[in-house]
Amino acid sequence: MTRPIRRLAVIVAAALTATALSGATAPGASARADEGPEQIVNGTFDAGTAPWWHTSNIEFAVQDGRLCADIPGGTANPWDVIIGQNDVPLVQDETYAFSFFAAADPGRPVRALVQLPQDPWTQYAVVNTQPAPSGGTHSTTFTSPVALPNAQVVFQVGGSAEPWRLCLDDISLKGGAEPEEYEPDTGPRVRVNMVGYLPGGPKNATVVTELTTATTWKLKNSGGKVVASGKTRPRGTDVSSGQNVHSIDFSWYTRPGTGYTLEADGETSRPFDIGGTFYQQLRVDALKFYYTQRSGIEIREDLRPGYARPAGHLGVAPNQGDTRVPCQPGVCDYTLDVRGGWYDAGDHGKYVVNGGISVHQLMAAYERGRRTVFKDGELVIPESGNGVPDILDEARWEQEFLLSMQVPDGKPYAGMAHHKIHDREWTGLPLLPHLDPQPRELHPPSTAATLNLAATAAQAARLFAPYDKAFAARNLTAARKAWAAAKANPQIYAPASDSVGGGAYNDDNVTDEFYWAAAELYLTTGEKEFRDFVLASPHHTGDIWRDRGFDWGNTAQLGRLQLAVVPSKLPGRAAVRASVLQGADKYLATQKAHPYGLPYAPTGNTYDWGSNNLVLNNMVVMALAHDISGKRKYLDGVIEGMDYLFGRNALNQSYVTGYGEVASRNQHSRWYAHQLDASLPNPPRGTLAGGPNSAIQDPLAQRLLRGCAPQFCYVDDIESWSTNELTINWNSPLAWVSAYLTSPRPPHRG
Ligand code: 9MR
Repeated sequence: MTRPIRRLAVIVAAALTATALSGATAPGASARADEGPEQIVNGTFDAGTAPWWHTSNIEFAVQDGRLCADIPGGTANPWDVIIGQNDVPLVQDETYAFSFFAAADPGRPVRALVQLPQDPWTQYAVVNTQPAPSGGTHSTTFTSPVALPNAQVVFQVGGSAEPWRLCLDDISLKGGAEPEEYEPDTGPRVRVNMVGYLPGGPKNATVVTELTTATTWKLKNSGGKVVASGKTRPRGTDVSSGQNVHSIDFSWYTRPGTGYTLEADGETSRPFDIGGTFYQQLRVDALKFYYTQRSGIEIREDLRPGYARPAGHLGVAPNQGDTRVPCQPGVCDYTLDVRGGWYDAGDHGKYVVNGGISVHQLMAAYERGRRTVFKDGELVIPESGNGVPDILDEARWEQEFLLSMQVPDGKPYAGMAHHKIHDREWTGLPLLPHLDPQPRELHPPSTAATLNLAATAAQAARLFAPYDKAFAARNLTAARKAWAAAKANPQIYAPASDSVGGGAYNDDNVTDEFYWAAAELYLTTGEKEFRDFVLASPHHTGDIWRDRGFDWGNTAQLGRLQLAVVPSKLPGRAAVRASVLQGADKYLATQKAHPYGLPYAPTGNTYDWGSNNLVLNNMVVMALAHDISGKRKYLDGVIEGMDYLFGRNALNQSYVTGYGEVASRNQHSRWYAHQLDASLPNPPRGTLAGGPNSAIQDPLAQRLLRGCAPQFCYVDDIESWSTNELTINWNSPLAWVSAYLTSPRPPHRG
């Protein structure tokens, strides 16, 4: 199996003359350094705040394109409050130009340093200044006396008796060596679905070429015989990749086989199959992913060879939870037993909002396919053989956790759900769950989490009723309580700033969560209160089909889709069903216009964090439009969408571990950390990578991918947490769509 090769070209900048090197402020030196390569990552804050850090006595945020922070009064020394960036490379005897913009209100001293990152903190450049409220640019040049891969650039801003506000921008250190240049190995220029095409489905490919007129393509079987040929369709420059491309449509060729290749413009694609069974396997693998994400239970070697590990977060040292978890200081006076559930992603956090959409999509897959598609025993989990389809057992593992996050009766905000529980501080990689030593904390309740609980508990009440009446009843009670608590506290938002030790999952518009929860409660109970709420919600009739798709923070679509497909007596249900076709038509049009067949073309041509998940969620809309209408074009849209995830893309790689000759395998995770520790495994087969993310928030991506066209904003490296993580809410649409593709005719409901 070939693996993508990373090519790092380190080009050392042309040596400066002896004269230029002789003095830090030599006029020639300054001019030359100014023209040198930029060593600071994200000094303009166009990509958020990463990789900048701050001391724990402040917060910072980007405001009007600048990095701003409130600096507390009453500290003694400049270094008591710091904003900095690490891992800045210095080349010995090279001359650098260091500059930045700063505004201080009121004016207070700022000490900007380029220094050794440890004792004795040797300073190579010092700028002492007192910026004005209106701000100004400060600069110096210096020649580095050392070669250092990890100098620090820091702004020491402590020592003021009074509080003040600082804003920084355009922080720049120019000179030295050219930064690493990363060029991914994208293999042959003919891009295909490396896993396979369904015999009766659409079959499309994309060719990267300089040709501007149609050229011949040939399809060869494994024996090298040409079995079909035709002409490519020139598509011009694709904005998502910056490439000139042609597309190939060989849908009419239907003979099953392995080892086909496509040739065009002198290039031969990677081999692929025409066959019909791999979605059965993907459905199972994408769902098996959840057992190995489980918290609070040992992962058994006999069930997952190569993935065994002790139970995480059961209070066994060095773990400190999750059996009696207190709140963050001042948030509550009780502890909760919140063991269990799934770890969210590559971290050890557990978040109600994201757990909500994930467990919902698993239950929705079951709700569509029922026992015709989903069997007991198929996922090889501890509950296999209990007479309940494994997908429901897996969903219950998470749902029990969500229920446990509800604020107990008699306490302030009773009935709401805590937004999340995670480590007090961020931990490093690798770190197996049972070895995490951090204290765990409950974060304040939020309306969004409460409504996620209401929605999933209402859905669980419906689906578990035939299997476990008591569990179904417990869910319905919790859902009603959560609904009432959310109505009483409709605007308690999780803040963006709460991102130390875990993700924020911030959301300051929960009208969509209200709509989704009301929809689930209505579908379960048929009650007037929920029906009236749904009918009055702006999300019931508004255009909710965002080009960016739906996700954990945009859940109106979940409510609309459920109301469209789960049988009910909802007045005007036909219009709700018709609206799903409108959404699907929009995504189909996007796909048709896209030379890589992607049903995702966000306005602004910027890909979101977890773009692969958004691609899949747009495909869910098309799939349900097919269920509703029976129109083949929607099914074809879903099938073609999978081509992108399986290799018909600018990077010529599959984003699902174990699927395709070249596939993501180093997703960011503290325990599937094979890339950092060879004794640990890679993620299991069927794990989706988040995928291209234009904002490249992590330092590795920022160093390698600066200026990337959207499809190139991805690297299969464990350190790239903003492009290459794995999560429970990204595998859930993968499981949903692959289950759909094994059973594109809805077995139940009309
Ligand atoms: O998936 C989340 C994405 O939509 C957000 O933009 C991003 C920043 O808030 O956070 C992502 O979620 C991460 C979470 O905060 C912590 N666990 C890992 C998640 C996936 O990267």
